[in-house]
Amino acid sequence: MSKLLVSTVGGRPLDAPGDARFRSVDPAHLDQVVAEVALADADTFVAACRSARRAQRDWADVPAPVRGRVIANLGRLVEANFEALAALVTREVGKTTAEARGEVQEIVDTCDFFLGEGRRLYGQTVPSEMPDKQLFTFRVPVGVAAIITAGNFPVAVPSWYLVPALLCGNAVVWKPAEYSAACADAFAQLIRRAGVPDGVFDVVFADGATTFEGLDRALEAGLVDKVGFTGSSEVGARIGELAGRHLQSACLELGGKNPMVVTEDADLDLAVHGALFAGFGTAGQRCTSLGTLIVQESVLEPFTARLEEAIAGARIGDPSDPSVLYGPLMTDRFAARFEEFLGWIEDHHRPAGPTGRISAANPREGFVGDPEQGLFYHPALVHGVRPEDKIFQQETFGPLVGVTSYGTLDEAVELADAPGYGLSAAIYTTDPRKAFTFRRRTRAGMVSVNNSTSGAEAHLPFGGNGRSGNGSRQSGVWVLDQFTRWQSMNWDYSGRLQRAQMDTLEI
Ligand code: UN1
Repeated sequence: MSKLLVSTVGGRPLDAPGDARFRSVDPAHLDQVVAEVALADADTFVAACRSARRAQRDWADVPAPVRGRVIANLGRLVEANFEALAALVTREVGKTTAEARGEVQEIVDTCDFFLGEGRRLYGQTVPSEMPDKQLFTFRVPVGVAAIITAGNFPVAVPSWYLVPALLCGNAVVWKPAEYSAACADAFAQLIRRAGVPDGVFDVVFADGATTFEGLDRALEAGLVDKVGFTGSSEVGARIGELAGRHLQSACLELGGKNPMVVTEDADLDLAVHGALFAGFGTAGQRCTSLGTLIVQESVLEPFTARLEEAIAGARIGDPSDPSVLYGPLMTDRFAARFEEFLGWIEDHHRPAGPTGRISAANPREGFVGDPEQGLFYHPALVHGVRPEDKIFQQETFGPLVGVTSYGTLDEAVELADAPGYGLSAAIYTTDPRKAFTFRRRTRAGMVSVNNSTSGAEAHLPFGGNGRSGNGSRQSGVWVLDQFTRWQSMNWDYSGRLQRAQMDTLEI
């Protein structure tokens, strides 16, 4: 029997975690339970926030370079447990070994970046209008951060919040996805071992409705100063609304319907590799996954023919087999939603090749493992999608890529932005003018030239616009603005009252 994962308050697991349970299962072997999770109630969420509020001041008093050392410890601990953590990611959410290892590497990269930031939490000295007076700015921690994350990146994306939030002197209550609870628990243990004091960091396992209730109450009681959320645009909008009611702006990293434009001068083989990885890697379950290929009409035929060939040759299945491109969908819930899109394709007679769940009755060449064991799906390349189509407009979070064509670059930009998201966009071209024009005109927060829509590096600003987010950015120095606020100070050492605007020197 797998162990019971329990929420913590003040760093201590709950003695009486209640009866509500969730079972996290291996999506490649549905009969294997990875973890049994005790789901907390809203009171627990509020209690964790209250305890965080109490502990945060002392943590903020720890000099930032010392907090940086805690982050350095964390990076080393993650490296020491690298393979075990990656294996758990594969087991619990079905990522291939290479992707799971990449995910763990992303935590190490994040720690590498922020360990030095503890020595660089710069403020400014600013000249005053008046003599014998000096102005300053300081970055101060926001206070308590409530972080709610999805399970498709069960440890890397949480690290984008947790590492800088803790480094900046905040206390954190983390609500990870239930279906990646074992990964969350393993990461949380490393965070504690790194030297984050009890109470400064808690993990609360809870379902969506409970989290909303707990968050609402904690905000109402003045116990939360920053909400961070990665997940769907629909839930993100509700979180943003909740935070807004309490005069806060949440850090929202939401969905994407990420386009890839292939121009007439593109290196088509390179574009095929990019599209295969961006569209079908991670079974399409990244917020940065490719949604729609927008191909210049003169190269539509040769490009799609080569891509179809590459898709047909891809191996799919058991994620621990190093030869596979992608493994299963993460949970029943995602699979059910994905099947709705597949149903739509069928109902609307869109040409897409073999689709649906891979099984003995619907087999696939190059399948690795036992198809009946997991949530495995065929890669679907859907030709002739139109802007009014549901699969053109909505994120599917599965191995499905639409294809459409364009004439002029202006049309390509219009199609790229039409779904109303604005996370990541790629263009394949050998013409710098087209690349820069596309970059300038698209609303996407992240633009790739001759590279995948997915796979952002951990020290660039990550985030989107429109339905992809509210303009907040994660990663690199930009995330410091999420977890600190500017405080100013003026110091008058003239020994007299100098009134701003009134006693300014006349020249
Ligand atoms: C996500 O899916 O929420 O850029 C984030 C990428 C990854 C992160 C994806 N580094 O694809």
